[in-house]
Amino acid sequence: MNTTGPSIFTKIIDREIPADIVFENERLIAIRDINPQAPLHLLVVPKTPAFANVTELAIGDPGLLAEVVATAHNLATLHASGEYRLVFNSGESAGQTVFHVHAHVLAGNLQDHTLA
Ligand code: DGP
Repeated sequence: MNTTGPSIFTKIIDREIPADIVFENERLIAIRDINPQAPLHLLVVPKTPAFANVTELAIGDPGLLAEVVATAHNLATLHASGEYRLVFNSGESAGQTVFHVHAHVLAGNLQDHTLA
C-alpha cells in the first residue's frame, strides 16, 4: 500500500497534473514518459494505487497485469513497429522511483540500448 499520499500517476489520472495521455480506459492509463529513453517511451499504469510493483500486481490481479501487457503491445503497434521492450523496475535499487506499478514500453531502434 502507498502510505505517502497519492503518487504522481494518481495525480495524472485525477488530472491534478498534466501529461501526454495516449490511451485510457476504466482500469489503465498510458502516458508518454517525461524523460524518454527511446524513440517511443510510454508508461502503462493501472489506475488502482493498490499495487506498488509488478510482483504485487501479478499476485493481486493477474488479469490486470495481462491487460497491461496487451495494452503495451497495442500501443507499440499503433505508435511504432509493434516490436517493443517491456520493463518493470521493481525496488529502489533496481531504479524504481514511483511506487505505483507501471510498465515502461520502449520501442524504436533499441539495439544499441543497454537493458538498464
Ligand atoms: P521508475 O523509475 O521505473 O519508477 O519510472 C518512473 C518513470 O516516471 C520515469 O521514467 C519518469 C516518469 N515520470 C516521473 N514523473 C513524471 C511525470 O510527472 N510525468 C510523466 N509523464 N512521467 C513522469
